[in-house]
Amino acid sequence: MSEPSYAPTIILGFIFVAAIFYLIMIYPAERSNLITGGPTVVITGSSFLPSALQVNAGTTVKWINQDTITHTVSGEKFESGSIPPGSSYSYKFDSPGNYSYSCLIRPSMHGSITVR
Ligand SMILES: [Cu+2]
Repeated sequence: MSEPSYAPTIILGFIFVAAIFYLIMIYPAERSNLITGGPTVVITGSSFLPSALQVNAGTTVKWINQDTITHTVSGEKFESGSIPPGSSYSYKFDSPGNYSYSCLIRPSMHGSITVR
């Protein structure tokens, strides 16, 4: 008598979890990239997605607040002010460097833009 195999169930479970992860964490950023045609950072679930982004000098980065509460994008060189849900903020990065930023409303929110 052989034991029943749970392998197919486990594999399906992994695929399911990966699909959910993609829908929540990656798809919003990819979709907004398609809409704007430029690099975007999506604000959702009180976090910046992606939290680290690399762009070439001269690139305009757009932050889109898809969260349910207001956030800010606040760095040394740029300050968005309040970004209500559904609104966005853009900043053009002209000089190479590493630009870290956070949210003044929720200082635990951090992100960085690396400009090459
Ligand atoms: Cu915030």
